[in-house]
Amino acid sequence: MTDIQAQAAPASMARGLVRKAPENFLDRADIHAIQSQGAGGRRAFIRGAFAAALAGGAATRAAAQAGDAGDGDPAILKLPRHSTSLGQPVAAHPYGQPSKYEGNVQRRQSPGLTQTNQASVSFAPIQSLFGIVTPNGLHFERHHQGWWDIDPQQHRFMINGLVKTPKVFTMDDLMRLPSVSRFHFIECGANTGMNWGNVAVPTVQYTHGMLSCCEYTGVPLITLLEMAGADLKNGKFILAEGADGSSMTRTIPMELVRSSEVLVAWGQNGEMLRPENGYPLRLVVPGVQGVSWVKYLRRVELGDMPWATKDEAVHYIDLMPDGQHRQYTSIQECKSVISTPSGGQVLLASGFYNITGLAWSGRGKVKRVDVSVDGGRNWRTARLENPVLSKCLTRFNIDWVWNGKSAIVQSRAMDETGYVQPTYRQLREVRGSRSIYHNNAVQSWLVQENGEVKHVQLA
Ligand SMILES: Nc1nc2c(c(=O)[nH]1)N[C@H]1C(S)=C(S)[C@@H](COP(=O)(O)O)O[C@H]1N2
Ligand SMILES: [Mo]
Repeated sequence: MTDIQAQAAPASMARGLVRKAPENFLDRADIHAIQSQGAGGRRAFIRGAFAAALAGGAATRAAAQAGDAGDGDPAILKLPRHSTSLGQPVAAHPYGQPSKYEGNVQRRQSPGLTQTNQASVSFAPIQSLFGIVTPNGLHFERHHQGWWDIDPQQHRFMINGLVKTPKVFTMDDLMRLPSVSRFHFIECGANTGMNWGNVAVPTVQYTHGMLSCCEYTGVPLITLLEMAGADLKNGKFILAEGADGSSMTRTIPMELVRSSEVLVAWGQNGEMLRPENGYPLRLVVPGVQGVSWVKYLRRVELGDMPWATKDEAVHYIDLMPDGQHRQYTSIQECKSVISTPSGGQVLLASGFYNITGLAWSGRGKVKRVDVSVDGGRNWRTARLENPVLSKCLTRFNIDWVWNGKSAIVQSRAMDETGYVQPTYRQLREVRGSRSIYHNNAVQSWLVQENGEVKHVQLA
């Protein structure tokens, strides 16, 4: 047990502080909406309850925090209906839905981004998620020309180019082949892009929510290439093509494909892909930016050089300080973010908090995450929760006793190659200030004395 833990022990079990109240996860707009419901707003109520407990002195405080029934808590003494009468029969919807009390946990579109109806983004609510897996209904979405629900009976997947026999597969053909299931993160290259301009994006959902992590099921692309008699000597790159109107095409080097890591996948977290994530077939390219994970995958061509298509010559390139563009920045470098406490959340009282967040690297496993609560002067090493998998989100946790003073919380990840996540200063020294994509800088959250957490960027 660390000193911090020992010191925090009695309060650390406090209900309602560790498992934070749902309003802790609201973004600012939602908080104002609740406050404007009047003095009876839930947050005012909870603050009031804590204030009363604090005024009552240490014993009452401990009792209130521990949920002691000594004061006659009606939530314990009065039997609720669910304890005294029959529950509901099997759910009316044969496909399960979250509790109605979790209605605030939603994908959201950023008010700061121009949206057209079809070229759009929705961000995953990573402030509300536990562990490493993103539930399918909350997976972020990025569509260049809208999504489709494609009939799997009609869907075809073709392999051509430097192969002996071009081949066309139906979904049935693919799904009878030996499959594998693997956990990986997917991150859009534009994730955290708004931060380049030093814009105070309010919540972690908008700063880092173009990020998800799933168990994918499919067949290694190399298996299908071999079935088509691929020329593996001259075939150096593949081109992957989607069936939607965006003509999404990306060049992927054969080294990644040869390692059997690249999958032609139909499964996402134990069920078929969701339509918005490429149903019935998508490419899974572990460690590589999301745009290469072509959805509605209809064709893979084997070639001897990169294609330089619009999505790799115009988009997803980085304008460097010398005026040249950096192209084919495929690998998502090591990165991390604290999801609690994070922008828009409110710490309801001082005392124990579990600082938690996510770390990932496109180059392998996360090796270590350090956390600072004083803007980067001092660092402590966080606990990495199992499993720690390659090219997958890793959950980290660390104990913190908040003394009620303002604090700047940050996380800094290191991967198994020894690469350390850079600060903004370090990143800008190399990349300048004209990038949009591939921002993996250390994220800072300011916890203010009133408990409100804000996005700040340290120079
Ligand atoms: N066919 C097709 N594939 C696509 C896209 C698209 O618009 N069409 N968007 C790409 C981009 S930019 C990203 S970040 C990921 C997003 O995957 P998701 O929507 O499942 O989160 O899919 C990629 N694959
Ligand atoms: Mo993307």
